[in-house]
Amino acid sequence: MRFSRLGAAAFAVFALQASAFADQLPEGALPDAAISRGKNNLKKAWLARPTTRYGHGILGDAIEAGSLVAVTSCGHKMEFILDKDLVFEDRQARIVDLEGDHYDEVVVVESSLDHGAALSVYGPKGATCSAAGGLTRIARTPFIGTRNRWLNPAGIADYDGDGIKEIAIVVTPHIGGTLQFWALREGRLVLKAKKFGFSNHAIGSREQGLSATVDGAGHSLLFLPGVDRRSIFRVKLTLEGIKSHQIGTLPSEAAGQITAKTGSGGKVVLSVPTQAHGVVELTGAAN
Ligand SMILES: [Ca+2]
Ligand SMILES: [Ca+2]
Repeated sequence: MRFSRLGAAAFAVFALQASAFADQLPEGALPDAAISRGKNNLKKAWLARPTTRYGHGILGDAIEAGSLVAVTSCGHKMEFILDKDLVFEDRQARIVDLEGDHYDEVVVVESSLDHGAALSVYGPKGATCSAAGGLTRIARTPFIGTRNRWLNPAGIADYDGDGIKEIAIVVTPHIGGTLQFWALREGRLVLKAKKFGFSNHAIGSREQGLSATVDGAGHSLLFLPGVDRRSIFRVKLTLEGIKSHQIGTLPSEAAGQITAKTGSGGKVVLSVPTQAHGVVELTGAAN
């Protein structure tokens, strides 16, 4: 993942798709894996042990990952190997410190061959630098419940300003997606809010980054497409739930990594690669 700070307002843009392809993939990695890098007790993480045992093929091929590999800050490697009825249906194991305790967690989509996808959080167990305890699954949301149903992460940031990061996901982005915000609280993933009407992935595409997060004053904003992937919404997480506002409509479907920067008057300027009209810019309020 990549955080970049733009302008005096210190807007941070969170991009789920790391600039990972500059890295040579380690032996045994998922062929289209993106390597994630951490700043605390984890140096990097990636998905490995390619397997065809699921056969869903939502992310461009039917090859998913059978394990998660992480390297500690002092260079020790750990691997969590899934049971045979599970795969990581994702391209990236996102390293992030969810609660701000300076210990990294790893966020990844994990799918059951029978019950579809869930969101999982992993982390090192025991001594964080030696890797002696290996990796453990800290928490997992319920599976969607049906085989071949998937979810796509949309951003990880403190969206409601309470000091703890939320994980935004779109559940079933191809058949009418529901945006959900989850937070890790005392070792459990807790659903904070949900709202129907979003899509951040086109079926069969390797691109998972059809969203952008902007870190504003005290809370972060999420920008992502509606179900048609042409309408673009600004989303706030509040105590009253999810508030969404359409900031514009694209001439064709969003098809690539959405990025955000600060424009004139403190507005947010989104750059959205589209299916047939190149990169289109949309402007939205930053509050
Ligand atoms: Ca943490
Ligand atoms: Ca929060």
